[in-house]
Amino acid sequence: MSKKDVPGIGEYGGPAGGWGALQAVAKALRGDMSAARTPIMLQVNQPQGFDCPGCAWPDPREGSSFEFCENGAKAVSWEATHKRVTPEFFAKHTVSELWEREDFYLEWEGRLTHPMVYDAATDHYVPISWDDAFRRIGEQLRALPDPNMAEFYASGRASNEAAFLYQLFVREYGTNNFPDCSNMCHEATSVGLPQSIGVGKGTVTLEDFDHCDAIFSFGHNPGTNHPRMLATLRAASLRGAPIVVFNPLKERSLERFKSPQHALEMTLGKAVTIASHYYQLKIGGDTAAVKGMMKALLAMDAEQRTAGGAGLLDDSFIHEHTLGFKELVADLDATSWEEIEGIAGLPRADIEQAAAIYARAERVIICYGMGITQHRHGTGNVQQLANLLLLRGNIGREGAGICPLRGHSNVQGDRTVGITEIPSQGFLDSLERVFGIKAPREHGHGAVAAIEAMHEGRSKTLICLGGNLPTAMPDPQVCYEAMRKLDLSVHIATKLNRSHLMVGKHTFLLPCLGRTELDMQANGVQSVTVEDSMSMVHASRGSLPPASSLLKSEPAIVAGIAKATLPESKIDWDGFIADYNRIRDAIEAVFPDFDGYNERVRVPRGFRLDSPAGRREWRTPSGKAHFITCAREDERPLARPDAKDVLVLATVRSHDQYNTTIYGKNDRYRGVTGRRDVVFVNAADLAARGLEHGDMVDIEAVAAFDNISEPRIVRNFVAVAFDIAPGSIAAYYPEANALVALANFDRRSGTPSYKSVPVVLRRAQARGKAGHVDREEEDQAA
Ligand SMILES: Nc1nc2c(c(=O)[nH]1)N[C@H]1C(S)=C(S)[C@@H](COP(=O)(O)OP(=O)(O)OC[C@H]3O[C@@H](n4cnc5c(=O)[nH]c(N)nc54)[C@H](O)[C@@H]3O)O[C@H]1N2
Ligand SMILES: Nc1nc2c(c(=O)[nH]1)N[C@H]1C(S)=C(S)[C@@H](COP(=O)(O)OP(=O)(O)OC[C@H]3O[C@@H](n4cnc5c(=O)[nH]c(N)nc54)[C@H](O)[C@@H]3O)O[C@H]1N2
Ligand SMILES: [Mo]
Repeated sequence: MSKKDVPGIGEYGGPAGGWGALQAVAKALRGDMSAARTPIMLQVNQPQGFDCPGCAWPDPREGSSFEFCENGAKAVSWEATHKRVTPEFFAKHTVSELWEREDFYLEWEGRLTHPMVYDAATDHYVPISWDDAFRRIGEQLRALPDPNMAEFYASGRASNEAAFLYQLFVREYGTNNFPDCSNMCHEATSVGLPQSIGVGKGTVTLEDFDHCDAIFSFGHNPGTNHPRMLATLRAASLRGAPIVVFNPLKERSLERFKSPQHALEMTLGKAVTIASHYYQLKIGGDTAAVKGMMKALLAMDAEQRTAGGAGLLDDSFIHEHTLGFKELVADLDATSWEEIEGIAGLPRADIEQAAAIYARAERVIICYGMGITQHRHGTGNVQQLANLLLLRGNIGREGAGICPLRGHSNVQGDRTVGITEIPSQGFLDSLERVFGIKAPREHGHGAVAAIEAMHEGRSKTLICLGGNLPTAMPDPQVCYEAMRKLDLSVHIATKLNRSHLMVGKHTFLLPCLGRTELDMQANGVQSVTVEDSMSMVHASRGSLPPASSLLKSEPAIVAGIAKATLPESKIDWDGFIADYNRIRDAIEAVFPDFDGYNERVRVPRGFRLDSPAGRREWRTPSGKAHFITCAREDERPLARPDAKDVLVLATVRSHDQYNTTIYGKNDRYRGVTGRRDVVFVNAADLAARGLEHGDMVDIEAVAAFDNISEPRIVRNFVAVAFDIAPGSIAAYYPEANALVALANFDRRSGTPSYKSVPVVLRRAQARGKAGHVDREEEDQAA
């Protein structure tokens, strides 16, 4: 098909990585970091350096001195920028004026330098001293009639030390209201895997990838979101291990990769094939596809046994280690191939082929990301992946296991040290024993419940340890209103973002140190620690001079608020801040897994937290791993799958963003330059609607859920014909968040269904400010 010429839309012919990635690194460093700071990149993910604030992919034991990637370079340079958002900046711009800017231009202004408070009379943020800020925040928190009327958000960049102090303060204050970015991310993993295998984390190590015979990848886009993973996939591919991908979109980095760290590949121009098999299933079709694989596996197993073979299932593992096998088989028998093919959008032959690859491989790793978790059946999806692995004993041995790709660089660690709205009683007992406090016992609010409570006026206060909660959540209308109803909101942040502009009665902006910066306290320079996707805990120490002499570390800000709120506190806050070793000792006292924390974290690359499932110890109530079937109505992405003309929309990340932080408007691997107002659609779906590539369209969410009445429309997007499964479309997060309903989430985990939004496409009603292309971006890319 010859495509008509659309500004900013082209095709990307090359592999992932390659010279394009090196150019982008150079651009990131040149554009935003002063030249003097560039050597900071040599400290990224190094034993004596700092942890990259990008993704949570682990560092190899024998790392090179370039243990960062294109997107890590963007994350570091974004934080290490020389630009500053000062009191003068705020004096120049009212909050209403800043509100009109795009997200990109808010963060682009640079690092926050002073504590600020909002002044409603003038609509400006004005400077305030730290002492006054803490005092006023403390007064407000103390004045609440019930601690459960306050919400304490955390985004996953906070270190273990900051997160531990935060939860300690909040529990001493008296609530378990911990909405957290995990609630929008891997909550389906945190809920699903404990029921299946007794632990809510992955079971593999980076070394397991050297020993596996096949890798199955479901719903993640590593070239953009975990670029260092491509080196691991490349090595597996070169060893001849099949890499089997299930993804509705053809993602370039999963097709082929040219490693910037391998001179020959770069100069000879040869890329390495990543996916040996690429199955473009329908959005939300994973449960069906995996059930199909299991069904095919059972059939092959039976055939083999009839022929006198030993079969393909691991009988002794199933017998000794699991429960629920019979129920699983019954569920698979009751599921027809027509049903599976219909929901997955894949022919039976493809699913059988994938099952055969799975059966042939002695050791298998399954990796997955947001394409699995962010659905109304996210927990069910995760559990089907666990079922598939358990059938052949692929958990708890070398070269095999489950690998959820975590998001934020310390999102897993924050959970480990107590950021959760549903704490276990044992953990609360420990907190009480170690600190002599009285910990609240009732469950608190996750992210959806917190927004609802704020919107209904049941919660009056929101403290944010980083992040951009109302912009990251579904349903901006409701979230923005909820923010504006607050009596008190406090943002601990490095950069200005949209949530800071949704002011309540009293709003404070508290600037903190970032990962790259030197953290000097009474007893000297401090390190913090973080946990990656594979449960490795290691130290991180910044070295750049802070962006402003007024910045405080996150632990110090938490301690400042705590002291002002709880004058009778039983905790030695100043002692903790003087020396973070004491925080780590306290973590160790509460969590036995951190035994020897301060010594073990000094070893280069740190230590691995225990993974009971990785040793085949199942911490479920029965002491066994469980095959868990999925309720029939939970197999599909939509509650009303048969509505006419409905397409299923997934909201995804571009190559130039970090969640709500937009670094630029290009999405190189998908051929987009200088714009983000695009929707990727299968050519046949366009034709069926009388639309063409490049047409302006409106996207309207349909009422496939009972409690949705208001129309949700985003207007004037450009339709891009793309290699995506029929019936599935994709647009960028957060631009498309207005289409996602707060009521559309996984009932079991609360994860919003960001990846399965029922919508219809129409030719745009109004031409208007449509189709803005940022020419500068386009020029730079050319
Ligand atoms: N540079 C950069 N790095 C990041 C981030 C970032 O924004 N920028 N974000 C961080 C965070 S918090 C997270 S959680 C991770 C996110 O990393 P990913 O999990 O890779 O996140 P997404 O971009 O949302 O992409 C999900 C992928 O799922 C596919 N998909 C969509 N729907 C389905 C489906 O129904 N089934 C299947 N099988 N696939 C589907 C999409 O096509 C896309 O390729 O990355 C982290 N790292
Ligand atoms: N439609 C749609 N929505 C989604 C998703 C999706 O796929 N689709 N993904 C969801 C996912 S997986 C996640 S994790 C959430 C992310 O939600 P959040 O974690 O809340 O959002 P971020 O965009 O990562 O937060 C960016 C802000 O963090 C602050 N910041 C950066 N570094 C630091 C630091 O070191 N310390 C402090 N204190 N602040 C810092 C800066 O002010 C920056 O503006 O979004 C979710 N929302
Ligand atoms: Mo995430």
